Amino acid sequence: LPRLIFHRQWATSCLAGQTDRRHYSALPGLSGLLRVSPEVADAVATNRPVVALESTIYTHGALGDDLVQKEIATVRKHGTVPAICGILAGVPTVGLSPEEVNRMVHEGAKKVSRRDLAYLVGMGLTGQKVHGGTTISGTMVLARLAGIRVFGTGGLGGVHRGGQDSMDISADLTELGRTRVAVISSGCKGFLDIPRTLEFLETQGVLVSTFADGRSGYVDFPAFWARDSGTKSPSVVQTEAEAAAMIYAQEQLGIETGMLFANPIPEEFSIPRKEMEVAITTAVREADEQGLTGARNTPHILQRIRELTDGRSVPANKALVQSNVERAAKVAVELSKLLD
Ligand code: PSU
Ligand code: MN
Repeated sequence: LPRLIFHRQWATSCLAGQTDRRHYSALPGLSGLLRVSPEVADAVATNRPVVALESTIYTHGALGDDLVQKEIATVRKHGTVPAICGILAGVPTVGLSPEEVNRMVHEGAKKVSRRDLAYLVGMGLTGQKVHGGTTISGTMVLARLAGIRVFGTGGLGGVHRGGQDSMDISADLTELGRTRVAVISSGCKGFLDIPRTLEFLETQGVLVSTFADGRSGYVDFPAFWARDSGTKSPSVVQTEAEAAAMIYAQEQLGIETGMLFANPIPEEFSIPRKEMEVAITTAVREADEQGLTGARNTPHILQRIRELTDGRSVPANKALVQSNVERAAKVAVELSKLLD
């Protein structure tokens, strides 16, 4: 909390023109490094709703140039400010414009999780200006620094199948364990080991709650393209106001841990789990055989699944992102009411 108040002070002083670098945060230790757009800084300073968005989805998702505009329009429709996070030419930025995102996509960008942030930003300081599309973990770090509490995206990374041997566990999970940002996603990507992913999140102390929208009793934790995963969600939430109250409570309790709200893909776009499973099994086996490990694994598997489903996974992927961003916007609006 003290940090947040401090953050609001700098944001306010930025706005009052007390610094000549309006585009840059004046937070000690970050001075001149973290670039926050004036619109985002203003909204954070005045407790208006803001939704963080990741950039890996654009730089590595191949979901089309129009996705960024659509996400922004959805966020704005709810009176909420979009804050796309990423590294533009070595500069860590919160509040990238669509033009800046397109520049990153067309000039090429690295996939950036927590571990890669200082590498790219340090390179930037030495004049080597590389772009970075931030994953969920990388985006959470930047969003937290800028004082943003809600983040809408596609699907979380997790424990990969066979992860108990390969140790391939997404940095998204440890990030949720340590960084207080609420993530709204369609559960985790369906090619992962979902039971182990949920075990890992429990160990990390991360609330996992699935939007049930009136359903009661047994609710599955969703698996990206599919609404079901065969694994029960640890808890359910019925409304955006409930989710906002939990985010508020976490902050008031001073628990510096992230939260995961799972939003099942809209029914009409979902692809049944059994249908996806064939493509998933093949894609995961091929990646194994080709020795595709580390950060290259997830983008490759997503691309192969797209080919193996004759592109059917793409509209599903786009629809779920839109649905999550919309949900995140509504949560941010509810949270903003509590913060006033
Ligand atoms: N969407 C894509 N490709 C990706 C991702 C999303 O089309 O690579 C990302 C998300 O940004 C998520 C990350 O945070 O994959 C997890 O990657 P990994 O499994 O390497 O931790
Ligand atoms: Mn990995």
